[in-house]
Amino acid sequence: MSRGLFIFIMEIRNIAIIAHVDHGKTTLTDAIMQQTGAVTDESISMDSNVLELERGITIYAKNASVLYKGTKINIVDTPGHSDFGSEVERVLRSIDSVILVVDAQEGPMPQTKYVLKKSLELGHKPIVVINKIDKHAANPDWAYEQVFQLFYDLGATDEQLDFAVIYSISKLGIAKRNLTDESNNITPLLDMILEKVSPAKQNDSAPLRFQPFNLGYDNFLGRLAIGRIYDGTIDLKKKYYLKKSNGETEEGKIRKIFIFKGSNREEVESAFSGDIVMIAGFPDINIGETICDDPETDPMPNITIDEPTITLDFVVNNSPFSGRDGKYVTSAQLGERLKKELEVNVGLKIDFTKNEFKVSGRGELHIEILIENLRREGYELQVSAPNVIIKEIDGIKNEPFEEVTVDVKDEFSGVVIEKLSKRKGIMTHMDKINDQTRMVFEIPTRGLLGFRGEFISDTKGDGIMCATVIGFKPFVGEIVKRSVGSMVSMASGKALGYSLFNLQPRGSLYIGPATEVYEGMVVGNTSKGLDMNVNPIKGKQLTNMRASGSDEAITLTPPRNLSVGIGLEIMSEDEYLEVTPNSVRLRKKYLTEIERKRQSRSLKS
Ligand SMILES: Nc1nc2c(ncn2[C@@H]2O[C@H](COP(=O)(O)OP(=O)(O)OP(=O)(O)O)[C@@H](O)[C@H]2O)c(=O)[nH]1
Ligand SMILES: [Mg+2]
Repeated sequence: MSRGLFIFIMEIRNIAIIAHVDHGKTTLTDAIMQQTGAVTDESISMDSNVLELERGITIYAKNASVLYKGTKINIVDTPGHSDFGSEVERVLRSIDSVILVVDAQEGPMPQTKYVLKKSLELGHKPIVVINKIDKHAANPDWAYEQVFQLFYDLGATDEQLDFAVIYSISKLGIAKRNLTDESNNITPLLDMILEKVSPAKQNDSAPLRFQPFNLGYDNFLGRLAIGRIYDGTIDLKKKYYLKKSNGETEEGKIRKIFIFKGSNREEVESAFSGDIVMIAGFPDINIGETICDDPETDPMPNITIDEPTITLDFVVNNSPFSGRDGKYVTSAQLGERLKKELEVNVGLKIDFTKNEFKVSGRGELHIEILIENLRREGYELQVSAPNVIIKEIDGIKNEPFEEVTVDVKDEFSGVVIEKLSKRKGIMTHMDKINDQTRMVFEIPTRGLLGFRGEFISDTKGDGIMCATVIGFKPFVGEIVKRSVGSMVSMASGKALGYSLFNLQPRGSLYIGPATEVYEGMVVGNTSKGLDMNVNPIKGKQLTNMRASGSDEAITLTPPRNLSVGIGLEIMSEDEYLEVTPNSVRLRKKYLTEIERKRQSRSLKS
């Protein structure tokens, strides 16, 4: 298959947009799409998934393409949150250059470092975009210096150090080469891409090599593979060979080919070298494997996927309220759905050998998003408290470690240092940035679990904290955390305002009046470290002789409503988080006090 004598061979540039979370990747991609006419509706964003829109973050890497001055630019918008970092790494393997977006006020952050390090290692020459120069406290020159230093520290070559810079206000679709330039559009960046990014190699007559860097799923087509055609062409009529990562070769056909056009996919009959495309037809294809048209072709080097760092159990909902609002409530249905998830969620691992499915992922957000997706689809389930994965390396117990960067007002630095040190964090860097203190710690993931909520309240909601997994290191021993106990309901029924009013001085409540509770459900926490059995449904004793003034109206503090994220963070080992489409409840694994006592006795003996 050839492009045909009369088909104009269009140059292709393949780029990924990478950055720390929230630095403006998607906004920048959206601006490029709008200004090149790739999308005509301004309300269309690359963040299109419901959870992405709700949270304002990118969860899934997405492909798009635009046409600019006769060149096709394939763009991959990547997620900035560190839990999805391995997705970015895979993308980086398959493109020709990266746009590194950096917030002009925050400067480089942990994920900037992670994605830049990976890019430099792969030999990319990034174009740096200093974004958000309109922010009140923006300091583009300082941000540039910091980025330069980071390149240097990461061992950039001279060529890489000589990176191109663009200053931008993505929100307004404005980019410029120099801060003093006048500009009202994004074209300076697009021109820079044409100037600096090498065109994708096009050698259609070579034997085919297609390698996926991402997977998708379609109810009719099954597994979809998104990847790059390194050499040759793909069309629907030929026989193909899949070179699996285990060394086997499978024969098969390609049923559909899609190219990216704007943010949509367009079905085509054939696709050519240099392009990024999506194909259907190989139901077992995995990331990093190679499709060829000649079984003798050498496969592309494989792409490794980062190992999970945390694990927890997913079990069927067996609480007294199970089946009240879910469509799918059996263990078999949950298992089926989780198997389907493995089709696309590459960083996830699941052990199905027991009735409690052991789910392992890259971090709390990775798991939280999965649970949120399940409940939205109508599933009910319970999950146990997340634990870190301990690995034995050369006979030594190892655990995952993270690098945490914290930006806080100076007055809060003391409390953060104290708490992170207790959790076995070691400060590696401290700096003053604007009127804030920036501190960097290395800390076991174990020490960070459950810390976020404390950090938010310790810094009065004002601090920024972000963490990136840096690998497995020797286990550092027991970590003592601030312990709060649970208030456990000893009765079933509707909670009454009167009894909640009496309970609220003892801790903070997760429920309000009229919430239905069951025996063993956790209705709040106690500021004292121990669990406490409480009766939230007890009404006021009626007496014949009411003292005047004893009937004063009660005022209840608004409860701390549980979300999946908060639940995962605060729950203890002997609890389950019960998640249904309409509710998130915390409960003891053993619902009655007698069962709990029996259990703790048997654990002790
Ligand atoms: N002031 C200002 N805000 C901006 C600019 N660009 C983006 N933002 C805002 O920054 C926030 C984050 O932007 P996104 O584009 O979603 O960031 P992102 O890098 O894609 O984030 P993740 O994909 O979640 O990592 C949004 O509220 C944007 O409106 C800018 O140039 N100036
Ligand atoms: Mg984004």
